[in-house]
Amino acid sequence: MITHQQYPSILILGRPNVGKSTFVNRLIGSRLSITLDEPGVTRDLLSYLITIEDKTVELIDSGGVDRYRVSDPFSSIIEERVMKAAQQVSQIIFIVDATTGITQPDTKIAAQLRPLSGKVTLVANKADLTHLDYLSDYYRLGLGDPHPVSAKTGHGLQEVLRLVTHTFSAAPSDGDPLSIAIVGKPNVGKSSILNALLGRDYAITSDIAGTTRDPVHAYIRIHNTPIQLIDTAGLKKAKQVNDGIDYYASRRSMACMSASFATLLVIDATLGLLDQDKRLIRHVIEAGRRLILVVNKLDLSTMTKPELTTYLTDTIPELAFYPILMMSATNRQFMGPLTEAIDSLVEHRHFRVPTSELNQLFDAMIRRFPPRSKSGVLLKVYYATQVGSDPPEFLIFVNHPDAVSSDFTRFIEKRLRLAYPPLHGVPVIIRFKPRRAQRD
Ligand SMILES: Nc1nc2c(ncn2[C@@H]2O[C@H](COP(=O)(O)OP(=O)(O)OP(=O)(O)O)[C@@H](O)[C@H]2O)c(=O)[nH]1
Ligand SMILES: [Mg+2]
Repeated sequence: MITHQQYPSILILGRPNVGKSTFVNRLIGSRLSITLDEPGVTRDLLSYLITIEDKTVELIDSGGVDRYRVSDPFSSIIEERVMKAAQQVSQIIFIVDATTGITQPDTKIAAQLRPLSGKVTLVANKADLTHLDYLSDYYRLGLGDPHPVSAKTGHGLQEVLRLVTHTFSAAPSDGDPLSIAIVGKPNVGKSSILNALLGRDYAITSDIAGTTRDPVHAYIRIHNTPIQLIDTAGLKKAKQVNDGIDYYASRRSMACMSASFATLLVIDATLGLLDQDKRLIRHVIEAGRRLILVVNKLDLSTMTKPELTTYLTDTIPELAFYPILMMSATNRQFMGPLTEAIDSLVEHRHFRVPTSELNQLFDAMIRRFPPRSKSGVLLKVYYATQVGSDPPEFLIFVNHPDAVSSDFTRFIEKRLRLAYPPLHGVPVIIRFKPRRAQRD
């Protein structure tokens, strides 16, 4: 059902200040610059899908992960992840600074890369600022020809890309992947869930709240549909946001959620639903995003699954319309139902009710449960049609839209959901429009 999506990949490596971010920025364009508008406090590898001459390529940026290495408690894990990625990617672009000559960190990185030299392209950046004869020094790194580029002006970049990607086969593009954002409070296990879904340690996890700072992207396929999973930084309560890192991290998490196809909202089974979770759930539903509620750390909960379900739907009744999955990410326990729930949302994403069928349903429904009149006006329902599918939107023509009560709207939503299980997990919009009776 869920398989790994392997795009050909390029890892961008280099010591601090060689211009990796400028290089990456130039390749990805301004489309994703929201992830780059904050100084480097990144811990995870950042990945982007880009198209180079009809080839879809995953560009993995290690820029930023090294700047805080000395003081960051995760420095050794970060270094380990970067080197692990180096083993796994298709190609590596190792960037040095053409203006400085070889430095100690360059030598250290080069030594680690030498066993992988077959897939390393050495790039000397800032070539616009120096004489190129200086470049011969870089042969000493033992990684072949240094290719002069200027990430700032773009000079030399195309040649390098052509060189790096010439062995990649041009896969027929199957469109932009659908994104699924994993959001929730800090420390609830979002990154652990991403890793459990991928079946490998990819995002950095720890019991320190605020471990993830930038959205972490990973790619899978569900029934041939490419999916981008995005693990986001934990959302802190407004009054706990006390610095720029938190502020930008939350802003990026919310942006990922708003742009996503579906949201996995994660809560901690031992903490239950806090006010912030309630606000987030309403936000996702109101934004018309598909929602799966993931109750993680089930292994630590003293409540049973049915008790938890009752508690959740008593607290937020609308949750009855959305999948609630209880699991234990670190034990990779109960993962099956989660993948099935994602699978179902993906499979039914274009779901539409044929108009004739919808009207048969409405006729039967109105005959059995005629709408109650409100303030003396008798409500008549004439005709219903589905006008949108993302999210599904139903337009219902009635004699007096003002006479529609919220109870009646809820009743219709419930009936639609009963009749059509593909609507489970999907917000449904119901609107009423006036229409005069023709034969009344
Ligand atoms: N017992 C138990 N521990 C878990 C489970 N899932 C995650 N944890 C632990 O909870 C801690 C936080 O996990 P993360 O995956 O880093 O949490 P996160 O939501 O990504 O946190 P931030 O990135 O800080 O927002 C780690 O110590 C995990 O090992 C679980 O199902 N059971
Ligand atoms: Mg995390």
